[in-house]
Amino acid sequence: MQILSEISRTFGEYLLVPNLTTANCTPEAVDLSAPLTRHPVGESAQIRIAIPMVSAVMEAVSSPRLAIAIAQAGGLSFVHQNQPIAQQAEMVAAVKRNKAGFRHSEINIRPTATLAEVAALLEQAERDIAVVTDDGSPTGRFLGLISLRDFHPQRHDLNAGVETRMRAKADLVVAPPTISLSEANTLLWDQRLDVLPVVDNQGRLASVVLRRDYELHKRFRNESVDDDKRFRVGAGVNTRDYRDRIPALVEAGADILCLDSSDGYSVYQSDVLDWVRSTYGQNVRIGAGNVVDGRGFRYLADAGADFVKIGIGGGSICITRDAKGIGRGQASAVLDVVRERDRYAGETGEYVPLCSDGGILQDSHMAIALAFGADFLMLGRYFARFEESPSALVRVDDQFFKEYWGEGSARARNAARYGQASGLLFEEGVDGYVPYAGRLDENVSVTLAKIKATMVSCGSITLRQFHDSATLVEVSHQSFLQNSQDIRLRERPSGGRT
Ligand code: RVP
Repeated sequence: MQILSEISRTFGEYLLVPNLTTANCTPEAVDLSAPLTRHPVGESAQIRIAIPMVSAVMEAVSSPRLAIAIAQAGGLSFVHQNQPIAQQAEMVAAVKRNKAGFRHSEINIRPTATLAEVAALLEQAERDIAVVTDDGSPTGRFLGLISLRDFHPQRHDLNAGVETRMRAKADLVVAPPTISLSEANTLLWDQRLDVLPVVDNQGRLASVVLRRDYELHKRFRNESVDDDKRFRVGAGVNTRDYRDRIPALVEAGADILCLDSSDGYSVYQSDVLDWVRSTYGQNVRIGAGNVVDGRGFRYLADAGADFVKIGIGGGSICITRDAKGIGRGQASAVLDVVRERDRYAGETGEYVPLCSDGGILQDSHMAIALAFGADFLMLGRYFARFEESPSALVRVDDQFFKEYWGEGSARARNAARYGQASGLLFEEGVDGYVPYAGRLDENVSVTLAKIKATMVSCGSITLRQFHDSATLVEVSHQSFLQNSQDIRLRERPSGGRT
């Protein structure tokens, strides 16, 4: 038995101390891009993301819709593996059907459906426009568009057919599949369109170009896309059915895989990595984890992992530390693994990116995790709060929440992730709610602005500089108390004057 001399610490126990900010150190100059895959030191990784954020391998978080929204913002999603192989592969394929700028149409309806049906469809999908095709499919014969502005419950009979109120193809601007994205965007703006349907020469819908996507592109600039401009997406895998699951995910177009386990320091992960390398060489990229110390990192790096994920017990919905007594404060875990990653790079010339997974309770924790040396962050609670996450929106009194549950909860029953052989005998996660926060792009923009502002204060314009030069300080218990007192002072009693 040994007891580590270092106390187990979380991100909230540290603050960054500013360094000199020079004239070229501005938020516009900050580059938040990060490598996802191992690569020789000094070279570029095969897969990079423009923002250091990926979504958790969780049913409540990573759906195709969220995956597209994150890829548009420059990050990446990992579709969860606690579902039948065909279903997970279809989710991956659903993301890959979308090219940056050209979307596979998601909201489609038949012309014979009623106005009540299209109203319900739009409400459920939280959209305001649907595409009308002869069979209601995304590749059916294109007939027109119908939006909430085309009918009103008090003026129109909701039992009437969609065809009575849709704007028909003959009155719309449509484009051929040969159109380039810049030509399509010019049409959107010249013709004041919200949607440009792309239709092939048999009259079938190929894709849609949305004005909103153009605006997002201008805001984030660096979507995560593959060489064919299809959005990138990752997928979780486990150590049990990988021989069947991985080929299906590769076939569906997954850009990168991630072994999904609460404790990845195991021979089972090494076996999967061996199998992937002997089957696919370097053509399939796969991360492994989770680990909380340098030994776990080195084991998985030696076994060929493309990135290593850090974190046990720190997730907002996680009760592993209570249930099993294992884990480590996320800050201490990252610190230990980063030291080993840097040693490993010095010895082997190979840089293995690190993902800090879970336990980010505030945006400031992201900056601190990156300063500690994590290359990118995996976030569950953060993304679960957004409109695009797959879980239900619920209203309690005047407040809206999204459901959010752990993969180790009785609801998810993800036994493969928790290495429990005969089903989930005990829970390692909880089932709860998180406050609804609105659209992903709006929230991510604000978070990125905060991280950039922090980096500017610390005199850094790249994540590498930030890690190399960051100065951190531990906060005392007294500081915590003072901080919460400050918050009380800032709150104005209701009805008070400014
Ligand atoms: P958070 O972002 O703090 O919500 O944490 C998300 C992470 O928590 C996931 O990426 C995963 O590592 C972990 N997790 C997921 N389910 C559970 C559980 O049920 N214990 N933990």
